[in-house]
Amino acid sequence: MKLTLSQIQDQNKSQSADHSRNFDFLAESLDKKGFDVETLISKVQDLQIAIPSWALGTGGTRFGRFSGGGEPASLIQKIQDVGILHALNQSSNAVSLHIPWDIPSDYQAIKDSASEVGIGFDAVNSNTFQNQANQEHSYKFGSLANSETAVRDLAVEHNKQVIEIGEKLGSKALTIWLADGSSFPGQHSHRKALENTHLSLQEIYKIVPEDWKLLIEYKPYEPNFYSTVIQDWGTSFLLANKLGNKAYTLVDLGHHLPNTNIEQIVATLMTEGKLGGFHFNDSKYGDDDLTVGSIKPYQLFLIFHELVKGFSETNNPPLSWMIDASHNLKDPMEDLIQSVQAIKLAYAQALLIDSKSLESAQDIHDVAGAQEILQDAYRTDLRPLLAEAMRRSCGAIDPIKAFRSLKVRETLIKERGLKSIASGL
Ligand code: RM4
Ligand code: MN
Ligand code: MN
Repeated sequence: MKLTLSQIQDQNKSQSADHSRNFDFLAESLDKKGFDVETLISKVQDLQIAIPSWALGTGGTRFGRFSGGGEPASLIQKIQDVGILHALNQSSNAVSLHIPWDIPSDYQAIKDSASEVGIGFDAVNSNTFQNQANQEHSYKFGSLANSETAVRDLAVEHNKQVIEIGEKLGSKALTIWLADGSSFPGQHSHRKALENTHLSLQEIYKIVPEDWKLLIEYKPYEPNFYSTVIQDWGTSFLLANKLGNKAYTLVDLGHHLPNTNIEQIVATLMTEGKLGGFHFNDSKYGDDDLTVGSIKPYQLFLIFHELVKGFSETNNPPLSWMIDASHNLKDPMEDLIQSVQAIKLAYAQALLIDSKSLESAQDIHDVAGAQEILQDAYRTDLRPLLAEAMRRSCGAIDPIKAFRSLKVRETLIKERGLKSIASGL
């Protein structure tokens, strides 16, 4: 299935009168406050968030998986789904592949189907948290951190293959999430595990192309429950610093213990020029992989405040933006649309912060004044601005509504059947 511009414009027609009224009202009040509405719109239009290839099917928990039907059964179908999302919101122009879940068999066909729907290839992700069929050595007790050289070599080799796949597709980054750790005290040596990880990463780093980034995720626990080798931003940052200037830390919002101040982590990493990318999702307890903005939208706004400031005040390079969520209950495509909307809304709200007044309030320790400035931006309803940005980019005024009335899922079920299953977790 492919959505055409005229289908989307037809959808927009029925909403255009209401939308114009809402947008004009907002634009006038923003204008009165001194904002350049056109600049805001074009910034919001420019933000593109990559879709992970594993998020297009129904997710699950270790207790079960309730498939919704019409899932993409091949990489080409996954790319078609990203194409549909992009047609609707004009904000998801790339797909991030997970290897080995999505190893391309015919590179030209994959590239052709991507370019047909205006999609590029974002970071490639390696996977040494599962054994592959007929694998010579097991990752049960770790991969890059394993005490056995043969296992480490295998994991390094896998990462090298992932880079080669990415090069063929035009990706510019390798993301490593290392599940290695221990589930019981005494199981392994923390120091040796870290040293082995560093050595393995050095081997991978050697073949990372000069114009690529190596993005290192961190996560406090799961699947190991006592210790994780790269457990926090500090460990990721340490490794990235040791490796060199192609290596960066990647912040996955779900990879923090509850109440961690993620915006402060973002600020610190940007100060050091070492923030490389984002995996967006939301969480209440752990790596819950819920829809972005569904639990803590204010935190998301504060993170974007740091990002906006960081981009104008530091030399941090441009980021790799990606959603990393899992959809157990909702239609994955609707969930992804909601996530992208939430990200763009938080970004737009952060652009509204009067940074000069905020700085003055900070200088004179006007704590209440500073809060007023932040919350004035946060509490402005910018949804009409977001809708206008999408409309002008030839997307839908309301992508979820359009998804539903264009009967996207129903059509996909007709095309692919109720039982088609996507690869992934
Ligand atoms: C991990 C991590 C990785 C993702 C896997 C599926 O928790 O977030 O980024 O590739 O899940
Ligand atoms: Mn992640
Ligand atoms: Mn995760």
